[in-house]
Amino acid sequence: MNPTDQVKETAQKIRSMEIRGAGRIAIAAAASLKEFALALDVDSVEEFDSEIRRAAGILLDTRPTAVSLSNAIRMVTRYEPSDVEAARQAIIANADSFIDSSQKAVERIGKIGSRRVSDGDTILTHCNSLAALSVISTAHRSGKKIRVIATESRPRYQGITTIGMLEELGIPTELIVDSAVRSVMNDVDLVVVGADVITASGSLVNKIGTAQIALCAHEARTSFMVAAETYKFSPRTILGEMVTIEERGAEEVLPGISKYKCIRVRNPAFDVTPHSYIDVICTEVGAIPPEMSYLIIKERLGWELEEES
Ligand code: RI2
Repeated sequence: MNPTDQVKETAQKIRSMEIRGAGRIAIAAAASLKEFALALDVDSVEEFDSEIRRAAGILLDTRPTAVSLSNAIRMVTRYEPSDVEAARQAIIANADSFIDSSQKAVERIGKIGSRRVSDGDTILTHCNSLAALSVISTAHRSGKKIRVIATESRPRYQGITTIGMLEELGIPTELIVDSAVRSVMNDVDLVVVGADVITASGSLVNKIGTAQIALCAHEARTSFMVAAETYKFSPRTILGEMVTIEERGAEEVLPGISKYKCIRVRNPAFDVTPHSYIDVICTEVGAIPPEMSYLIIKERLGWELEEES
């Protein structure tokens, strides 16, 4: 396959959500850039560099909210362009290292987060997050008897993917419609969700509905944990940028919408949970209060580089 077609195919899978989940899209983008670099047949390093930037642009253009995508692309495309072969090898090494560290981060988050789970706990989770599921599955494997309540997560029903994974793990699970969260919250000991973006102030951008769940948990005095790799933190928010919330197509919410003349469907894919509703963020470098997000960005992500772009 032509190198650009391969990148476009991956981009299309990310856009259509055939590949989804903030971590999974970052890994797919890194793998796609590696394939692209391997296949690139150019004469000069300048040409190589501009082709890599073009491919990165195609991948970046797919889902506007998830910072995992831009952080992954930035990490993979960080190299000194001396000659074509050196640049190619640097991209391959960066991509391999990103993918490996991303997978290890999920395991480590599971270990750290599961220490906050007690035997007998009922855990509520939303959407489908591998980081959140790592906390749940690690607690289960360590012998703690836990029960999970999973939301459907309309309109894309990622909750069905979640219950499929929990079924495989043999964890007793109840599926609820999103609007049943308040009705069950008094039975919940801990809410565990993933993250698409964590801002410099420690606020969380995650699947639509997360903010309502956090509000409910706050009101019911139920602990609220976010499970997130450090590459889900957004350097640009330190520079004052707001996170763009992706609005997806109306058909996802209401198939056949075109027959309505006066009706418009709103379909924001994410919402913002204030840091004051978050008890802890479990990352691969530790369980931190949301107020420490600035330090994670500064120390782990080299945020000053963002000024240049
Ligand atoms: P992991 C998902 O986004 C959900 O919002 C989920 O909480 C988040 O990514 C993190 O998932 P979407 O792609 O990276 O379903 O933890 O819109 O797997």
